[in-house]
Amino acid sequence: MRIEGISVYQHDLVVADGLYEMSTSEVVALDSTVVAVHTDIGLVGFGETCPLGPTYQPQHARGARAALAEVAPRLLGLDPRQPTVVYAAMDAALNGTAYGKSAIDVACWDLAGKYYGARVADLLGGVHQERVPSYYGIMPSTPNACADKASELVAAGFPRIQVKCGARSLEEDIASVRAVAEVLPPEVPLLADANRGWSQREAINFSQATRDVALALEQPCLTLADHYAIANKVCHPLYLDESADSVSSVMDAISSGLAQGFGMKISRVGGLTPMRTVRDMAAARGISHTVDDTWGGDILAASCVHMAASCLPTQHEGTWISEPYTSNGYPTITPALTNHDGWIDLPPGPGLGVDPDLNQWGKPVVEYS
Ligand code: 0XW
Ligand code: MG
Repeated sequence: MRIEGISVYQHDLVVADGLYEMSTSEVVALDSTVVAVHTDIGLVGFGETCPLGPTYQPQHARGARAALAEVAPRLLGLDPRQPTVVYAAMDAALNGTAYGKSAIDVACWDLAGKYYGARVADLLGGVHQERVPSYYGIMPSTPNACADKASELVAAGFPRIQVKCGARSLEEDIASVRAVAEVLPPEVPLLADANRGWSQREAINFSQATRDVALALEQPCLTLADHYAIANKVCHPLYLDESADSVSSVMDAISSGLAQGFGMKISRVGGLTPMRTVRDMAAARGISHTVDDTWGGDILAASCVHMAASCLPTQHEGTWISEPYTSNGYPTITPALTNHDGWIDLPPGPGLGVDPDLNQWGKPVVEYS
């Protein structure tokens, strides 16, 4: 099987209720890029990349499409069943911009699955869980409103809760996280995610003020250096998210003992191929993590669920998908990936098990052949 052409599509995913708010950004619609990788035997594989606006990370939608313009022409003729060979060709064409390469990498795994008649999760090593736990990020509001939302989510079955911090005063963050902790059963993990919005002093003060609360701090500060500086002064486990931006940075954070967990985004490390390495490194040190992406529709959600299903349940803490937060998906032939009471079923495959309805997508924004 050889790659014959790559079509790139664009779709805006609109945020339900109008606004998704974090300390670092507010977004109302997400510009998603879908690639269709066409082969000489007629199979088509799909991948997607969808940065969470231009300020969540140093990634943006048009940057992804610019990266695809650099790498796509160099992939024609390659065998997509060999994702590491395709990856080497992408790296030879472009330094970095892993989030753009990620869409191609996922499409190659989709194609391999379709070729072999296997689910992507089977190809990633095997399925430990046919249903994966999800989690929900509660946006900043009053302590009572956050606690009410948490109660509603737990009653609905969500097995993990994250509270977005850093977008209001530290006192309000402390009060909201305390209010949520009071309504959570002890088995439901709680994360305080500042999305790099706290200074070192604020992160230390928050942690010391909530030292009696069982929670983990997720990406409290801006840089890796900030996290090294606060590591011995905070009272809670430290999870990296935005700073876990490559296999190499994850390796450093694990081997130095800095991180006790990760909020992992597949596209940030460059796709399923590098994420497989992250999964295995984390497992080797008993480190748990999520398997998410920054936003995206069913293709990205499916890639997360396949990877999550291939993780040990003790290692995989949850998979966030955008479906509860998005008011319009994009047209697919397959049933939409849905969060059922806080859990997500592994799509049956083959490949990712998600096929966009290209007849309804209009013309590609660009084609490489
Ligand atoms: C809650 N998330 C998984 C969704 C958004 O992409 C941000 C992210 C996070 O944890 O930062
Ligand atoms: Mg996070």
